[in-house]
Amino acid sequence: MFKLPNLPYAYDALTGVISKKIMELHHDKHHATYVNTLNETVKGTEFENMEIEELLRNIKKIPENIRTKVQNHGGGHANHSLFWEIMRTPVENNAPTGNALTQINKTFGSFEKLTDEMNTAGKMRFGSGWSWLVKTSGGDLKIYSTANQDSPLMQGDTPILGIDVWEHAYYLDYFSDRASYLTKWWQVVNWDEVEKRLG
Ligand code: MN3
Repeated sequence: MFKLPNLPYAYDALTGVISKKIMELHHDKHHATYVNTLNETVKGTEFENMEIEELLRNIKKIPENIRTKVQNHGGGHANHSLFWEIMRTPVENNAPTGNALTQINKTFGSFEKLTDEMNTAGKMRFGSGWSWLVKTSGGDLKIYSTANQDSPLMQGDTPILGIDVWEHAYYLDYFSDRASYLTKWWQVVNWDEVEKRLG
């Protein structure tokens, strides 16, 4: 059984960047539906007691008759579980420090280049999806976007930081202005959590 995690902060903790209303709907309705549908889909199979990361890393081994549902709802569960954890109360001029900054500078040249590249990946994603910073199995940092709820785990990468660019993530606050949402979103990044994941 997969379980909906609690938010690590109050629903109104991200106010100014993401409203309480969005957080309530996003967590209690969207994420809850991914978890419930995933549980219904894998009930009684050998997959119901797997860790979500293991399930998604082995997506190609899932029987074809349930694979698309596991991909969409399992991906949705993993992606949102990470998303809640890497956010916190907004801070102006929020930026990585220490080891996270060192790794970002080494791969992308600067923090500004990382945000530009991730925002571009998010803007270019047609329809629904995510913009990701991932670590490859070889230990390299990479930026790309995925469609729908596809997780980097499905292609063997480890997600470090992800931005939800589905309309449900921003529409009530930003309407169709995905670019403004992306620009503002960086204020809520919890760099301590990101640094832990970077290793
Ligand atoms: Mn979402």
